[in-house]
Amino acid sequence: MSLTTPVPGAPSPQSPHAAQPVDPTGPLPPANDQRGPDPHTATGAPLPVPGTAFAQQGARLTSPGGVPLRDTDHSLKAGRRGPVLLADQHLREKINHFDHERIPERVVHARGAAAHGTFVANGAAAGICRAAFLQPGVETPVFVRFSTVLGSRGSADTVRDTRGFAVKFYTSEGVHDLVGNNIPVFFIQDGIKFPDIIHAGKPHPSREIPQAQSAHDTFWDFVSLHTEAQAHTIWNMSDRGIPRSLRMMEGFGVHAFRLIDADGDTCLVKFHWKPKAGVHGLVWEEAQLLCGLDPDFHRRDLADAIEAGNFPQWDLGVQVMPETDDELFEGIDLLDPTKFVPEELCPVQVIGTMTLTANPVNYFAETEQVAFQVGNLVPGIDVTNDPLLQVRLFSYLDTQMTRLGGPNFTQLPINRSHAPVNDLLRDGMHQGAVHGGVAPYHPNSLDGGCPFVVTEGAFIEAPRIPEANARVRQLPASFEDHFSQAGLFFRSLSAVERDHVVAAYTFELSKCYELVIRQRQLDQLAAIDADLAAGVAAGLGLPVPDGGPVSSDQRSPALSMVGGSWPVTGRTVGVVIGAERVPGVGDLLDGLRGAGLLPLVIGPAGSSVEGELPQRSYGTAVAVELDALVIAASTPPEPGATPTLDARAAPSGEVDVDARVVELLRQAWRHAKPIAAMGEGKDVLERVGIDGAGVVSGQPAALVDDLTDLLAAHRVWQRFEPAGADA
Ligand code: HDE
Repeated sequence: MSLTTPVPGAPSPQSPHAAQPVDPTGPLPPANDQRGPDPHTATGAPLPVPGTAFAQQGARLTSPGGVPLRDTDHSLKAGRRGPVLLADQHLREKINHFDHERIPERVVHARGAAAHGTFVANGAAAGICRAAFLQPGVETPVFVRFSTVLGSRGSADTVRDTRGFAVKFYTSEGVHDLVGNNIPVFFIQDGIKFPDIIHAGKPHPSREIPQAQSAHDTFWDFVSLHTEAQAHTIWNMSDRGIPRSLRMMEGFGVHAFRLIDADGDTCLVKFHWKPKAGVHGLVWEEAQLLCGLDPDFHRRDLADAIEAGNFPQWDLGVQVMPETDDELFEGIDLLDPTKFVPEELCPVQVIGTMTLTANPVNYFAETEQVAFQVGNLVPGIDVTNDPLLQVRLFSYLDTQMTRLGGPNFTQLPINRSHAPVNDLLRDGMHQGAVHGGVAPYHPNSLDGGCPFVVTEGAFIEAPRIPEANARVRQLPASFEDHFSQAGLFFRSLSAVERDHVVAAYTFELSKCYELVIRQRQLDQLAAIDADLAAGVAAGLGLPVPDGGPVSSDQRSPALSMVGGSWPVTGRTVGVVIGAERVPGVGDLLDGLRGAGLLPLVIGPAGSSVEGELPQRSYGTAVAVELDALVIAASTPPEPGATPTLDARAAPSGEVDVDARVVELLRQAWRHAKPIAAMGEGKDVLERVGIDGAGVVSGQPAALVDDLTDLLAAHRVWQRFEPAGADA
C-alpha cells in the first residue's frame, strides 16, 4: 500500500526498493512542481487557474468558503436597534479581510506603474551570449515596472527623482530580471552605504517631510559630505530627473554584467534601453504644477497610450567591452557603478526591441506584488564583482520576505516562471502549491529520482576567478575620481539644459535651512565645473568658491536631450474652439489624428464639435497637460471668468480675449510649446502678443505639418533664449 494518497494525474511513486534513478526517462512528473491547486480539488473536480478567475467564479456572491450569501449590506443585530452580533461570520470575514488589505510598501521605489509586453531579440547578441531569449527572432513576454525612488506609494509622479526601470523577462529558461534605472550611474560605490543614502533622501524622521523630494537638508548634507554621490546627483538635477513621460525615458542596467557565449567565452556589457519616442523632460514649472493638478500624470500617460494602441517601444542595446584582468575600459573601472561609458567611446549595439502592449488588469496583483530580483539570471548572463551589485543580490530576495509575507512570493501569478518549476522548496507562509510526492530532497529514489539536476543548458556561474586578496574594507584606487564624469555630463549638455541644471541646484539648495550645507555643496560644484558653481552661487547669493582647474575639452554629445528629431505619435495637442461652430476644425482634428497626435478639444460652456462636447472647458484646461496648443476661434472675454491657475492673469478687458485662454497661451509659451492659430485664432495670438519662434498659422493641413515638425524637436528650444542661445 502506498504511503500517500496519489494526486490525480500524478504517476504513482516507484518502489521504495528501487535504486536511485540516474536518468529522467520521460517528462518530469508534475508531482513536485509548483502549479498549485489549480488542476483539481481533493475530489478531482477541475478548478479555474488561479490568477484568472480565482475567487471570482460565477455571478453569485459567496463567502470565501463558497457559501452563497443573501445580504452584504446589513450586519446581523439583535433587533433593529440592538447591538451587532459576534455570530455574524460574514461581517467578521469581510471586515477582517479588509483590515489586512494593505501590505508594506517598498522601502524604496514604492510608487510605480507597470505594463505587459513582449521583447523580440534581433539575434545580434547571439554570438556573445547563449541566453535563449537573445537568440534571433525569439519573442519573450515581459512585465515592466517604472517607479520613483523616494516617494511613498501615494506620492506624485512628476517629482524630481531617479526613475526605476525594472523588466521581468519570462524566458523559456526561467525568469530573468533587469532591474535598472533611467540614470546610468548610482549614488554610491559600495552597497553597504545604501541605507545611508536612502535615510538621507527620505523625509526627515522628526516631521516626516518633505515627501518625495531631495530638496532638503539631510539629502544635501549626505551628498555634500559624500563626494561619490555627485555624479548621480547632477543627472537628477538635469531634465532627466523630471521625465516628460515614462515612455520617453532611457533605461540603464547601471552595472557591468558578464555575458557568456556558447563556448564559455565572456565579455563585459552595460545594458541600455533606448525609447523610440526619444528622451524628453518636463520643465520644472510644468513638473511642479502637475504634482498638484495631476499627480498621476505619468501613470495616466502610460496607461492611456497603451489603451489607445500607441504602444511604447524601446530598443535594448549593449555596450560590449572586452574581459580584461583589470576590468578597465578606456581608463573607466567597469566595476565602479558611479561611472558610465560614453557612447562615443563604445557604441550601443541594438540586440532587440521591447513593446508594451497591455495594461495590468489589477494594480495590486500585478504592479504591487511583482517582485524583482537582481539574482534572477538565466544561463548566459552573470553578475560582476561590482560591490553595489553584489549587495543587491542579497537585498532583493530579502526585502520580499517582509513585503510579500514569506518565501513563496515566486508563486504569485505575476512572479511565476513561464518555464516549468521543480525547485524542492516546500511549505512556508502562503504556500499555494499542493506538492505531490514523498521525497522533496535530492538525491532520492522514492519520487523516481525527480527532480534531476541538469547537465545541459543549466545556469553556470561565469568561470572567472576573483583576485586572491586579503580581506579588506576598501575600494580600488580606480574608484577615487568622483568629479570628472559629473563635469563631462554638465559640459556635454546644451546651454538651455545647463541653465536648467543650475536652476535645479539653486532651487534645491535654497530649500536647505543650514547655510553650511549650501556652502559645502557649492564647494563640490566648484570641483565639477566652475560655471556651474558660479551660476548656483549667484542664484543663492553666496560667494563663488574657488574650485581649482576643472575645465576639460571632453564632451559626450549623446548625453544631451536637445537637438534630435523624434516621432510625435501620441503627443497631445490642445485645440481651443469658440462658442460658434468654426469651419475647418473637423479637418484639423482629423489631420492631427492622422498624424498620430491626440487632439484635446477645449471649449467654452455649451460648445461642441460635430455634436461632441469638448474634453476640457476653458475653466478646466491647463497647458501643462498639452504638448502643443492650437487656437482655432476667437475667444471673447466672458465676464467674471478667471483662469484655473492664475487669477492675476491679464484682465480680459485689456486684450479682449477670454482670461482663461490668455493664461493657457502664456503658459504654453513659457514652457516653449509649439503654438498655432487658424481662422480668427490669429487675432487672438496678436491681441495676447504671442509671436516668434514656434508660432505658426494657416490652414488645417499645413498646420498639422508645421506642428508635427515642431513637436519632433520636443520643444521650441529657441524660446529659452537668450540664456539658451547656443542650444
Ligand atoms: Fe534597488 N532596491 N537597491 N537599485 N531597486 C529595491 O527591492 C537596493 C539599486 C531598483 O519595481 C528594493 O523589491 C540596494 C540600483 C529598482 O519592484 C530593495 C541597493 C538600481 C527597484 C532594493 C540598490 C536599483 C528597486 C525595494 C544598493 C539601478 C524597484 C523593493 C546595493 C540599477 C523594483 C524591492 C520594482 C527596488 C535594494 C541599488 C533599481 C530594498 C540594497 C543601483 C528599479 O531590495
